[in-house]
Amino acid sequence: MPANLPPQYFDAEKNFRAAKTPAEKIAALEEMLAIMPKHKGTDHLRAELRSRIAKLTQLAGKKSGAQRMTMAIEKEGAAQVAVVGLPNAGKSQLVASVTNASPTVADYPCTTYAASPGMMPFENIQIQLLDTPPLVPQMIEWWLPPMLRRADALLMVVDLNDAPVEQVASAIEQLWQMRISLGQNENEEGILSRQRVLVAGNKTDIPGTDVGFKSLQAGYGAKLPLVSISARDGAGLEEMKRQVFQLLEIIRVYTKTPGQKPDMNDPIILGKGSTLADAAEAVHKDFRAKLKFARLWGSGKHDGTMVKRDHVLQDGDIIELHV
Ligand SMILES: Nc1nc2c(ncn2[C@@H]2O[C@H](COP(=O)(O)OP(=O)(O)OP(=O)(O)O)[C@@H](O)[C@H]2O)c(=O)[nH]1
Ligand SMILES: [Mg+2]
Repeated sequence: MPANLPPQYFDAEKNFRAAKTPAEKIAALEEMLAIMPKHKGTDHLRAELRSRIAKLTQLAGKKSGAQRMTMAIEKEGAAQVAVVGLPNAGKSQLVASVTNASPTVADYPCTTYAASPGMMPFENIQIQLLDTPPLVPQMIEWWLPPMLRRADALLMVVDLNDAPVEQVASAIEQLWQMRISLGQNENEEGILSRQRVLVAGNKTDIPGTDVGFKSLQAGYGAKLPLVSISARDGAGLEEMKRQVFQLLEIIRVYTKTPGQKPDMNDPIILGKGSTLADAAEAVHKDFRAKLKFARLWGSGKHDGTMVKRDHVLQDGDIIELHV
């Protein structure tokens, strides 16, 4: 068993053991696969999971492409953010506007019934967005709750033209049913995941929606981060991307070798508060132990200052590892 499997992996494994139908088993295995860190130490286990999925898929009969799309989606890029909200809020339009994907957008409710990914560029990184079905009980299939619990954050889209405060309340309630907390309730017993969320009030191109945004600020402004956007005409989308990045609490750290310039297009992504030792491990699993010191550019230090393993890194730092 490779070391350092995150706790969610063992939750997914429990789900696998509890699963009754092949479809449920496949979903649990795909979740395990998606959670598992990708490095040499997990190669073998990942191959094994893939072959079990392949066998179960045969057993379950031929799966159509659409059905396969509803299973867990592997994380790509710096982070995975699930776009959620009520029918017709503009989730698919938003994913179509800010990513390379083109999910179906339509004026009737419940257009989206499967989840699909798209990559959203932000400065020098890519953030994966997942378009998802609307948060109404009849559309919530068994695979959606684990997908939302496992995402790094949620982006909740609400239609500012259609009782936005009630939409947020209703979406929070549906998430609560999935045992996802946004930190709004005192008693969190039974909660499986505490998610961060950004609320995007959409359709500001429609006259009068400023009233809807003000009501949202009055109702939720003190509790949740809010941004106003028009997914259709692009207003507010750059600000929204910046807020998504902030929500994720990630930092970008660049590595360089002595005498050379760092590659500023290929940062290591780490959680806020990560240390030099964490960065070294992200470069190579042996480097945490082997690391002697690093030289650092950034963090308000003099260029090239020597720092030790417990030094807390900041977004934009450049490090030269000495092992
Ligand atoms: N005016 C305006 N209309 C928008 C905007 N974004 C989406 N819409 C419209 O709202 C309707 C629903 O958009 P979708 O993106 O399909 O909404 P959805 O949230 O994905 O809906 P479901 O998949 O049914 O949950 C469509 O008619 C869109 O054209 C916007 O920024 N401004
Ligand atoms: Mg949709």
